[in-house]
Amino acid sequence: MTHGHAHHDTLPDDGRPPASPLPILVLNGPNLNMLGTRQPEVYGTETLDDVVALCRETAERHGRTIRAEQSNHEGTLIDWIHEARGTASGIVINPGGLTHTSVVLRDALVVPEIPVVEIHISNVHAREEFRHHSFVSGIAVSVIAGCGVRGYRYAVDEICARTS
Ligand code: DHK
Repeated sequence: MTHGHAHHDTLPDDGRPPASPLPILVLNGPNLNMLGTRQPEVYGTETLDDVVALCRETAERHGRTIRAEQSNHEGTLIDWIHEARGTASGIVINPGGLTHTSVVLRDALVVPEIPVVEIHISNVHAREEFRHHSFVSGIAVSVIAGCGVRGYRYAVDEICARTS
């Protein structure tokens, strides 16, 4: 979705730098504030701060910026997703356990009309049956699982590739 400024690309060069794409919204859901401490054998030892730094560095390599948020509250995540409409170019989301439960999160993610990449640190398909279904995957452009926190880098790369 170009939100009405695509025609700038066709204007004659007036010496101003081209408008850069909107920030990428990086969202982490419930319990991801505990990264590094919670089940390190499943989620690794890197912290949420490390994840945000990785996302920021990745975006910067593409000349892009991120906005990163984490909440343990479904409604807070939904509010941020609604605010992404017209203010973000894409969404990278690890919805945590809401992946497997939340119709309302899925419904919110289509509101901004921008690409959504779903990322899980662990390989959810190799874990308990209840983690095999995702309400989000059906509206995501890409799904990444089982790459550890490196998956966030791949997710940001993917949004950049799709929204440069
Ligand atoms: C994180 C969680 O908190 C779990 O509820 C998901 C996901 C898996 C992850 O691998 O990042 O089932």
